[in-house]
Amino acid sequence: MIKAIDEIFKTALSRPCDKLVYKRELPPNQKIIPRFIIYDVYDPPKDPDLFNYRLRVTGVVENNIEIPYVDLLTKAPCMDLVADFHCVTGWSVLNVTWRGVPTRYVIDMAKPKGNYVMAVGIDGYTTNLPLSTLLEKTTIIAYAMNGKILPREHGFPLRLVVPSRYGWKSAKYLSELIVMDSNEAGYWELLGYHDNGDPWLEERFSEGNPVTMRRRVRVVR
Ligand SMILES: Nc1nc2c(c(=O)[nH]1)N[C@H]1C(S)=C(S)[C@@H](COP(=O)(O)O)O[C@H]1N2
Ligand SMILES: [Mo]
Repeated sequence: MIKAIDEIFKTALSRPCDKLVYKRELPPNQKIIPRFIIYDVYDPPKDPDLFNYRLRVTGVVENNIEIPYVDLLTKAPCMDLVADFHCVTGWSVLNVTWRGVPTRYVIDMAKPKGNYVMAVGIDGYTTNLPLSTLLEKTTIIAYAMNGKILPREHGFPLRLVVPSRYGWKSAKYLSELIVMDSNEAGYWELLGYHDNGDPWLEERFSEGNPVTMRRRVRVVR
């Protein structure tokens, strides 16, 4: 019999995890704010069926991988990561604690044959990253934030967390990592955001006019 989801959450939050701190100076031209601003360019997804929710690694891989959400929370290696979060629009939130699975763990299982990855959310959001960025040990697939199961507005059930890049690379509602043999642009990258997005190099926008429109801000509570 499958355990009730509350039991699974309890196990996921209480089991011991490796700890990593990603601490760097504040990137240039960022302002510290106390709480995240919620962004959703698409409507946030309806509550998924957690017992059927899977993370997939597909594309140019030796093995197509599908890992059940429940297994990620209870069986996969886990990591507590403390990192600052930097949005390209200029705000930063310091010392966020995430709990999740090192991305490297799921990527290695798939045996990638290409050097680029598209991260895809169930809402339709996409963002592209070099494979090497997903293999960084501080890049994780988070299922908890600040000691609690990931809140809906922050990407429940799974979200990518990439502390070495601006926040738009941290795709919420993550469902799939597609390995590609050539680089393709995701949602914001197509609209002119920088391909790489390193906050310490201020890689905000690519050549030409910065595209800052089409932001939708959602206010919670
Ligand atoms: N699915 C999805 N993920 C997303 C976005 C989005 O619109 N949809 N926005 C990105 C941007 S620009 C930022 S700054 C962060 C914001 O995270 P938050 O909504 O948890 O505050 O999510 C990133 N991931
Ligand atoms: Mo952002």
